[in-house]
Amino acid sequence: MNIVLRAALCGGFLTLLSTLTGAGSTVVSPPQPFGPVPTERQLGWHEMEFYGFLHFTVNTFTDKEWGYGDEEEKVFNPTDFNADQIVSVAKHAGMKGLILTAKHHDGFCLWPSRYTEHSVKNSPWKRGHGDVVKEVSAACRRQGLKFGVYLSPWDRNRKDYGRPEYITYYRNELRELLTNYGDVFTVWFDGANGGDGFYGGAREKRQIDNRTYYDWEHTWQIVRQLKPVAVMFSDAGPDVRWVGNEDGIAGDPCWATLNVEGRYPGGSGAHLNSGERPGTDWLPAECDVSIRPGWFYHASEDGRVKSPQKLLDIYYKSVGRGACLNLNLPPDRRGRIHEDDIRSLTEFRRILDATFAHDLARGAKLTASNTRGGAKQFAPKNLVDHRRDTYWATDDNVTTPELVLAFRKPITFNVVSLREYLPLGQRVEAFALDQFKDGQWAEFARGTSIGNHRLVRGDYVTTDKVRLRITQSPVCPALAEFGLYAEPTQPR
Ligand code: FUL
Repeated sequence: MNIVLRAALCGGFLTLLSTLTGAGSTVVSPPQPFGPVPTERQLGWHEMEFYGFLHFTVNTFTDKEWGYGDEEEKVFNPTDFNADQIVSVAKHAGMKGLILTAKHHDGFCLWPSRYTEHSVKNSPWKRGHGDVVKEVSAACRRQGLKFGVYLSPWDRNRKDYGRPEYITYYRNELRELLTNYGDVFTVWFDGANGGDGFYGGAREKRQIDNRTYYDWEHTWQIVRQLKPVAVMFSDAGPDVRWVGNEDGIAGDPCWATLNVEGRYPGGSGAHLNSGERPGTDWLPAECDVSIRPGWFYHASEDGRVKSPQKLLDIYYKSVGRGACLNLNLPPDRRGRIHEDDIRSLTEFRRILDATFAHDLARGAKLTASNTRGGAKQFAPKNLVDHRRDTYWATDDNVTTPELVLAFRKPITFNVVSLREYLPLGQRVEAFALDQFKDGQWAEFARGTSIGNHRLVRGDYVTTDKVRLRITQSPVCPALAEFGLYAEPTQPR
């Protein structure tokens, strides 16, 4: 084959074009990555977008949110535990995984750990032969959901909490969880380190320095070694950061980058909600929130399950701002997800499915002000193929391009969906959306960060032409998706 290499000088940047004359096609080099980029494991996590938490332990039976650590094992006794029911509710809600509180702050282990007597093995449930971690992880595998664990660093039951011996105990537990229960997609490290507790009968207040006590670097190595694909969550990563609130709401903007130096699990601050730009590390946000006021099940909160509309609002302000949503579903005293929660989730899912069933942008004629090297590989049609591995990119010197979608007949939509091609980093800093109205362009929305996903939800717009303007970007944009959707107007 006769290959001709051509170097084109565009606004001071070099775009290398290699023309395959035999095949008649053109290969254009992709843009250089900008800033920090996600790891493979982070990319896999970004794709999940929506998963759930299961808060379940002695608190479910004592009606508490934080157990003191002196709860007797016998209080843990679900009457009709059914992991498949729990997982199936999550699956039908659209969740891609579930994270179980294998141990909460009270120290009670939902699996029969060989390192403590304070676990299901001394409860009446299944006469001490039960294993919630085993049942939930197996049900997740059966139903195609990923499984993750929450292992509270703070342990109000342990006599040795606060001393170096406890760190050994904590790591032993972690090893057990990561060895005996199959694949794990995430390990969730909580930042709460309260103070007072039972501590083996001491019943006192214990303070630790959360910058040094846990020696996180070494604990993280255990996870990397045993589950290399698992992402680790904490207030400071190393893979996923807390969003800074428990309302499920990401900042606007919500950058996927952060300056991690000097930050540690247990810290907080506004930087968590918005991310930082420029930032030294790719450390995207997870939004955690409970479907009820509390994290654990309380019968008194049966009437206070979040409504489908509230859940949708959370979805658009978490997933729709480039974060992942971790929605907590607390199993009740039976060991099942309560009917009230199911009702709300079902309607929430129905509306989301109806909204995203039909992408109106697919019927459009797409015209871009610039396409990188004029190549098909970077053409705007990549925006509507529903693939995250193809993208529209411009020449290096074109940082504020426009894209016009023209329709044969007017369309009506109220949701715009945008994605960047993440392997090249977070590039776009601002964009605007216009509709063609009364013979001219009129702006109907503008935004800042895009990242993994940006959902712009607003009033219904009816038009036969839509325009996307990238208004600020330090480098040429690389966008993987542009979608237009209409939420159903009539609630059922
Ligand atoms: C917090 C904990 O103190 C809550 O009980 C809950 O587990 C929540 C997800 O994280 O830090």
